[in-house]
Amino acid sequence: MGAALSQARALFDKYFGNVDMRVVMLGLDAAGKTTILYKLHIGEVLSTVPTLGFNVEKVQYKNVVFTVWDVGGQEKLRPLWRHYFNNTDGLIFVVDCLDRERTRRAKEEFYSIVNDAFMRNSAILIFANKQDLKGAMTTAELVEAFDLPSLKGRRWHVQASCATQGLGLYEGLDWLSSTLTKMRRMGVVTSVGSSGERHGAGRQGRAAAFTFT
Ligand code: G3D
Ligand code: MG
Repeated sequence: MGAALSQARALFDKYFGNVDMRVVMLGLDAAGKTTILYKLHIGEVLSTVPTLGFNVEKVQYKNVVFTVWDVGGQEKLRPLWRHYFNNTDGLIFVVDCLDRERTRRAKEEFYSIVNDAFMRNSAILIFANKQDLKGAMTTAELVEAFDLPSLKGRRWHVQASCATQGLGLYEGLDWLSSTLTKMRRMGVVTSVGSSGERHGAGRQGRAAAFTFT
């Protein structure tokens, strides 16, 4: 592992790993999710094709469980996703920034996910992926295309990434883990239980931080 990577890994270890967290990584097919999961080298990727009818990948790193699947195009499967949304602290949404034809589609999926009752307190990390490709949307373009400033009362961060080269990944996770840690310290309960009720009194509306790089 290179010096920069092991430094990033140390940061990641500092925040993640000591507390139980559930992170869900979503995006349209071919956005780069599986590549990200493998590039992080955080554990063995378990791929399951359950009776649910969609492929779910899972990695457990210390106390953090990452669950990954493709969204889009399968309306009838959508209700099944909620099984995985349950108790999610962090959402990672991956966008193929070269795939401008499907930006609107990605945006629609993004909003249906972040507006889900189970996701309403989750911190949101967006990877603006495939930045190595000429013509890829910049992070600023993505913020505008997704109309992110309209996302009131939520914590979100857009991180430029190139999953194939492993660029930007730890930086993004560093934001996510430090944000979740801060939110917990402030008494914001990031995960929503299976009843759909928030546990405890959240204050995320007052503490919203909007960032993009
Ligand atoms: P998914 O799991 O979201 O469906 P994958 O996406 O991780 O399978 O990636 C889909 C394709 O995009 C793969 O190419 C992968 O190598 C490529 N890809 C992922 N991230 C990047 C990136 O940052 N830059 C570039 N140039 N390509 C990327 P293949 O050819 O294997 O289908
Ligand atoms: Mg995949």
